[in-house]
Amino acid sequence: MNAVAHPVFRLEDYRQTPYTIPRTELCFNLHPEKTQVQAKLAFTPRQDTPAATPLVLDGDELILVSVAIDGKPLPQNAYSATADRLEIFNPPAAPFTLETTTQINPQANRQLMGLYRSNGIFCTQCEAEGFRRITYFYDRPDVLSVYTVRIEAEAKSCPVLLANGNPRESGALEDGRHYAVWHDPFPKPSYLFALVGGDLEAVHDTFTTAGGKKVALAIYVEKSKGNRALYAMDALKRSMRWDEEAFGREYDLDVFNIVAVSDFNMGAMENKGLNIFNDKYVLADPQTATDADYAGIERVIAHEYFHNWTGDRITCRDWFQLCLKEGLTVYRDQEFSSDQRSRPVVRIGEVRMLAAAQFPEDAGPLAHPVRPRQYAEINNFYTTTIYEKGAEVVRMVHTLLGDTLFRAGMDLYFQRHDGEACTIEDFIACFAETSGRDFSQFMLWYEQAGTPHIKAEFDFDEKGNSLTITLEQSLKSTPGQTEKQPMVLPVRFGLVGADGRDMAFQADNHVEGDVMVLSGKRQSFCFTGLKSRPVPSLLRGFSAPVTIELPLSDKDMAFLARHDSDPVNRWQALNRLLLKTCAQMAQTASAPDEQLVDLIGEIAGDETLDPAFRVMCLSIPSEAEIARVIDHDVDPERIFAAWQGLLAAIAQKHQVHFLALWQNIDRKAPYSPDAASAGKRALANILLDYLARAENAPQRAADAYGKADNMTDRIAALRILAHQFPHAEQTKAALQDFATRFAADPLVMDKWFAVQATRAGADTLEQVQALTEHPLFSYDNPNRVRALIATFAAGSQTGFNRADGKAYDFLAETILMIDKQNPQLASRLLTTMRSWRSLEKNRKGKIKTALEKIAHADRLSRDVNDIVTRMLHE
Ligand code: B3K
Ligand code: ZN
Repeated sequence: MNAVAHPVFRLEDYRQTPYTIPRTELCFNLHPEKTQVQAKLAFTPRQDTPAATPLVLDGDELILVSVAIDGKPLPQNAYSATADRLEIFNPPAAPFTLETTTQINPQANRQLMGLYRSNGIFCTQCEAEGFRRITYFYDRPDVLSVYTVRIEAEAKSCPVLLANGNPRESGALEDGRHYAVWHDPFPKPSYLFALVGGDLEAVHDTFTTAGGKKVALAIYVEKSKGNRALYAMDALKRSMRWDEEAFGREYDLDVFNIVAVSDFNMGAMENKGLNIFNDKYVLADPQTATDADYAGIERVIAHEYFHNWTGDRITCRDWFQLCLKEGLTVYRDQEFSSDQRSRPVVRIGEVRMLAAAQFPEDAGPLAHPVRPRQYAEINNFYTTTIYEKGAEVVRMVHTLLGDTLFRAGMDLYFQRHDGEACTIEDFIACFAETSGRDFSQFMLWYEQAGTPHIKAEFDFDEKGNSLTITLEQSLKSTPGQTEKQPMVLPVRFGLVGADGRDMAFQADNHVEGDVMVLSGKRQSFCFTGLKSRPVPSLLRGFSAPVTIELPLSDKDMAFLARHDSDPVNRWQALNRLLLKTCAQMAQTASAPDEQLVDLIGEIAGDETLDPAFRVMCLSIPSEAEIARVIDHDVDPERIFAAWQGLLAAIAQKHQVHFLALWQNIDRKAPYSPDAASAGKRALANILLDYLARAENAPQRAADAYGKADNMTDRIAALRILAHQFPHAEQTKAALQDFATRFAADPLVMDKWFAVQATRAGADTLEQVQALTEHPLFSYDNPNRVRALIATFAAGSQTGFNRADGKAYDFLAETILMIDKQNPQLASRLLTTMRSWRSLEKNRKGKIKTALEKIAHADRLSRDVNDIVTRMLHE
């Protein structure tokens, strides 16, 4: 194992800082290689801070140019400064001002943390610990300060100068330079600091808040891309209105700015009043963005905007509380998307995402609680557990309390904690207080890692017309947690009668309306007054992030897939049957269940159903989902054969029917990204995929590619060609055409890389390796790396898991290379291997060798070292 020992941070070690920083004044003299940062920080000792307590500030790769206290330069023996730490040995006992000047090199900053340049634009990313790469500071979320920021830069290359808060003044300087001053009246932690300088184009708009305040909105993008930011602007205004209506939250500054940059480690960042975005989540027009891109933009714009209250006005006390802002804000963006689109379809998407990403995380070596108790590198905890499972926990609070009490709890949280750095306990206390409910056992959701499993038993008493549902919960051990306690599991349900309607019933007192609240290890719920034997539909709306085992026959399950009044459970019932048949096919090479194949055709043709819902039903579980159900000794080749076999069976059985459905979809209206139009396109495209399988010929997809007048249809046709007919002439021609049309647009070319990287087959590796040499590919840009390398590792199960292990070696080498400049990106790539232990013996051995190679490499970043150590831990 790598010899470098990294410190571990623990929740119980939390202590306040001895000093506070009520005011922060910064002056940036922007220069690509030599930016100087003057910081003037007002420090106040806390009441209980003993005199002469040393002041110890964080830094990272900083060069200290000067340091003074209360205007007097400090003698060398009064302090010590290294690149990552500044200590003032004996600071004044009364409030004092520390002035430092540091020098940094934005051009050389390829970690994309702190101040860096992206395509000539100066921008910042400070969460979680990037501010310390700008100046010495208490770089932790519980130190809130009011910032005033002056930026000076060359006027020609940086006409736009932005920072948090409201603009205060600006003007010309000598030597072709100019300046701008920004002031943010809301105290904030350093991770929310932001600055931008560059030659950008803006789209402007205004928003008048419910309280009548007029806010100037702007989205800044690279030159000539303004017309591609209009949808993002529309999504922003809808988000602002929605937060007023759904949560009573109004915007608070005079301006709200968004800047899109092309080099960004994640989706976007919620800096106060100045959100910085990966341009992937801003830029869209029908020719370059798919319906999924539009939905992603809407979601991320909303998410970052909603952080203004859940994250910025109320922030986290320490990074262990990350889910306080992330889980809650994901819950809020999910509710927004549900209100803007089809609620059940959005929910099914969330359930799929949890099953495909969060459940595997919970089941593997990287499992951690929604609130971890320790970390070696905080950037490794921006996970689907913190975000999506964190959102599920908030959703369960809503399920237990209902709309009114939930809203009352949120109102209390905003009122009581505005301007503070909080903990999960602060948040949950608000709901406990407004509802009078005891949340002590519920807190286990934040403490215990792993996905709870429920085993259900049904016992129907014909004579008494009563039903007893017994639920038993269990939770497997996870790294560092062997003992688990029973949790509070809200199980929303209905009892479906033979006519497909929910039956009326009387229930005992652990049933709250349509929710059984399971809190013991094993508990029975008794229902009386039933007219006949119902089919229980459990976990409606996916009311808890758990797996559930139901004593239902395939016939009952198919009944629910046809008749459940809850669309999420209709889909869920179908999905269970599909997973079961796929797993059986993979394990025994059996044929698919005929009745299930018929059922798929029935739902596909049910015009009373939302097209987007039918698409969810037609998209059979992914290979990764099937692998998760099989759980051990996973052979990706066999799973692929089963997956493909089921698709082929559906396609052949329904060829004529699907052709008629496909031809009947009315596609004459001009492109519009709304959910209803997107649903129709998605239905047409999935039917086209099945038709191509049935015909076993590329021509229909090639024609669709030629006729496509929007990116959704174009990329769908290209995917069919590249995945089903990789060697066909039509495929080569379409790939070539795409590359010619979009060569100047890196974001669009990412789709071209991804389509080729996600096809099945061992030789996909050679194709990916060849594509790394493509002039438009670059290891420096995170979007390119994700499009080609990460999608290959996650999306081509047979390619990545080829039996000779060569793809594992390729990924290991790539990770080590990227780690030298961008550790966050490298460690993200590494997590694609997290389910390695479930593979069959040969592959498991090979992937382990690749992981060990990473573990033994020299000079690993803390990020990669942390992940690889946890992945290999026995
Ligand atoms: N809060 C940021 C994520 C920062 C990630 C730092 N490694 C984006 C978001 O969740 O809104
Ligand atoms: Zn967030």
